[in-house]
Amino acid sequence: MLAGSVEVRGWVNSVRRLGGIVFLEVIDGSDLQVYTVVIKRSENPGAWEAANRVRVGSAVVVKGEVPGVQVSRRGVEVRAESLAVVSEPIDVMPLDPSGRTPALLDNLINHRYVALRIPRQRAIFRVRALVVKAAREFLERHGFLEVHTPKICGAGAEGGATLFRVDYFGRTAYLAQSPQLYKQMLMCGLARVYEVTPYFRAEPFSTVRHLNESWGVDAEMAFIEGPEDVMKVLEGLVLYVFEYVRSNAGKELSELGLEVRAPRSPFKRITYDEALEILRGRGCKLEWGDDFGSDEERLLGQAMVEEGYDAYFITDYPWRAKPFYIMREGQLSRSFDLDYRGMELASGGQREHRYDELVRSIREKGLDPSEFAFYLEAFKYGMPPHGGFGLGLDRLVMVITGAQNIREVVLFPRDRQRLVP
Ligand code: AMO
Repeated sequence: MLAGSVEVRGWVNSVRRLGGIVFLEVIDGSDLQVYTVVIKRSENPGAWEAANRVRVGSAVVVKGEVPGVQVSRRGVEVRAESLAVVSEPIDVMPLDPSGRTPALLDNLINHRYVALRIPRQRAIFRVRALVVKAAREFLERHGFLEVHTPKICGAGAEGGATLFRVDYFGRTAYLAQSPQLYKQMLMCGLARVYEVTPYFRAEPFSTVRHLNESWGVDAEMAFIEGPEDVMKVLEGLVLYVFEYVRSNAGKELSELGLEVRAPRSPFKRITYDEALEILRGRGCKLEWGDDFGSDEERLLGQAMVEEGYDAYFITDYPWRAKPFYIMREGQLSRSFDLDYRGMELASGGQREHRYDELVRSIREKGLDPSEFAFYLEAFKYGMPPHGGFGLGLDRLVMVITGAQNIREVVLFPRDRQRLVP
């Protein structure tokens, strides 16, 4: 910050009165900067009067000078020439906006708009925005076109149990669990697409890694030879995001007290069968074909970390553990999950692009092909082999910011208990 005159429009995070001097800690919300506004009675009695009455939480406009020599240890020092209070709190502040008195997560969420005055909180959401920016940059450089598919849908792709039903002018509609069906249909005319999108899932459990409205970075690409083509893009994307945050979020990471290190690459690749063997070796009683739950994911994460891998792909899942759209190969499927230290970050694979096989898969999963007619239609006109992934954005941000609970990185989380704010 250069010396000279400034105007700071922001909020008072703390007030300290010391004889004839008032110190205000002010933030303007535009970045992580904290201003220490100094108002001396001897120099400016009018502004001092106003500052002496100002309350924590007020919105203020300060005009003043940034001196050439800074004496304040916290924030940029501003010698105020005038102070205008433009809005005052009309209730007790729900939390300490300076962040010195820690608040519980519930309270942070209930008053997120105030919590964002805490530099640490702003740092988290600034990192989140950078993650999305980096993902867009990477995918666009690799020829992916950003698309937007409907969120009110006539059919679900990810299983009936987690569909949210909506009354659509008397017909039943569903909130999109993922853009799966639409991004695949687009493979009939676009070679590579991506979408940054909400997922709506009526998942009945409350965990630190699930929400009922979460966000994903979804990609789909045509003319692939197999799932490895897709895994390479996903791996490149994750590495790019880590590197981008490491080199562009210096202030945010130091506010969070974090060092970001991209996971070792190439990411480890293990098959489902290999993973099952590791898990059985660690005492898990799993049948072949069972999907891995959170406990199994955690155990596998430990085993991978012991081998020096934070990020790893699990490939070749049994087809019975995967959705109908994944390409089948006997009992197995051309699928993968990407896990990071015991938490699933993404899943994807090669899709079934052959019309007849796809209809058969839908039936075998106990679904009715007629409900997917609009989707199947796109497979009649030269649908190429294709594949893609869905990367959990909230989970990726959790991993990068070291958050223990997904709710820490979502502004207004939606879970079973929470519909407001
Ligand atoms: P899947 O269901 O595995 O795959 O979802 C992809 C990724 O999205 C994240 N995710 C969630 N995050 C928080 N809360 C939730 N309730 C939640 N559900 C999913 C996870 C998960 O790995 N259509 C496929 C992807 C594809 O094949 O392209 C799909 O949705 O990080």
